[in-house]
Amino acid sequence: MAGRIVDARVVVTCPGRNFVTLRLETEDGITGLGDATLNGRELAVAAYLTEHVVPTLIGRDSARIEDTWQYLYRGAYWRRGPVTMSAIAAVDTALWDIKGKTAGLPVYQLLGGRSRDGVTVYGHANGETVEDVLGEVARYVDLGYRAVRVQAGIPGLTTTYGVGRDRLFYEPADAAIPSEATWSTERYLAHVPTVLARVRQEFGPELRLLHDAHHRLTPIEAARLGRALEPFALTWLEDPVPAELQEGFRLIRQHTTTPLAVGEVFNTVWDCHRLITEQLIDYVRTTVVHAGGITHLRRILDLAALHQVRSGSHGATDLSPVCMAAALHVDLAVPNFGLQEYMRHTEATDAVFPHSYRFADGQLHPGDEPGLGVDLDEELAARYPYRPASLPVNRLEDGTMHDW
Ligand code: CS2
Ligand code: MG
Repeated sequence: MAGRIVDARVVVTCPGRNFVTLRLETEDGITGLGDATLNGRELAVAAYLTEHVVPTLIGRDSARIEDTWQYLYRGAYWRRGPVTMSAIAAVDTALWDIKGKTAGLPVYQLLGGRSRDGVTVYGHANGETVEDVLGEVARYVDLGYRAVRVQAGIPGLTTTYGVGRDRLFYEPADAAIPSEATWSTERYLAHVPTVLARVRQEFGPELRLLHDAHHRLTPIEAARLGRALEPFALTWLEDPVPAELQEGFRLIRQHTTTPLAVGEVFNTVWDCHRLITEQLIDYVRTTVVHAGGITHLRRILDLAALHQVRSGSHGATDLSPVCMAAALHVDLAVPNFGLQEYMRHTEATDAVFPHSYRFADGQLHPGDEPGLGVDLDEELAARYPYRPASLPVNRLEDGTMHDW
């Protein structure tokens, strides 16, 4: 029996980029970890946890995961939103870690056991030019990936989403005060189909290809892009439009069969219940860290399963290895798994968060250690102080604010 929570600590560290982690400890000395990282808003979640959540946890029965979730959600009054739900997610994830360790089982065994042999992942092939992209796709294929997201520079634009300075991992939060990027939908729509055409031509029909429009189109523009990409049989076109307007997806659906994936910025089932129940999307990208933890993500994926929608959880560099470990336990167990994003972390990050998940043959497996199979080296973490970093903003060529 794990017993009552006697200690709760929020650890902020920056091994190349900022991460926020909640560490819980029970009276029996069992510890649990939860990711609370929200890119560009890390200190908001750290403060929410420290000031408004941690004091309520001391003395609580660590076994009561559902009751704690309901206490933190219904008891917040000001419900939902990425800050609140990332804080709740961290507590929830840490409690599942503790429950697994107490039972001596990996968390996926507590979620019904494995439904598949491994978790198929996709990587990011980014390049300024089409030739750069082709080289990056080849590199991911050589690494064993079976699915690759393709992002390319746009002629006439100095920067664009998804094409960063690094390879293997991508960190867009590049300045304390948001840097400003310039965007042109017209240039983008004219170029992206030519990039995917070249990649499909070069790598054949087997390789699963994805593309992220990153919230930047209107529904009819997204419909136009989806139709233009149909010959290249994408696994998904991601975040075609800002998704507050869930009914806007009906228009996209009327014009294209390109599968749609949405949800990395969602934080409760209420953000996507219409998208799911009306089958307006094919993959839901909600995550353990930003959608209320394992407990709430399972609810979202159970609703999705009823409507033929599969999981496609976000897994960018700015979600910590604690979130990745938890995601893999959920991915392994749910019946409607689709694909897991896997942007690698730097060696410095992996040293701060030693973990048992391993990549092989295009898949990840969480390992079979009790709990989540991830740890936090607090001494090492302390050597990396928080560094202010914000996500960029986007303006059109005439200066109008747009979506980044
Ligand atoms: C992207 C992310 O991985 C993705 O699909 O949308 O890189 C996203 O831009 C970052 O996680 C934002 O912090
Ligand atoms: Mg995305």
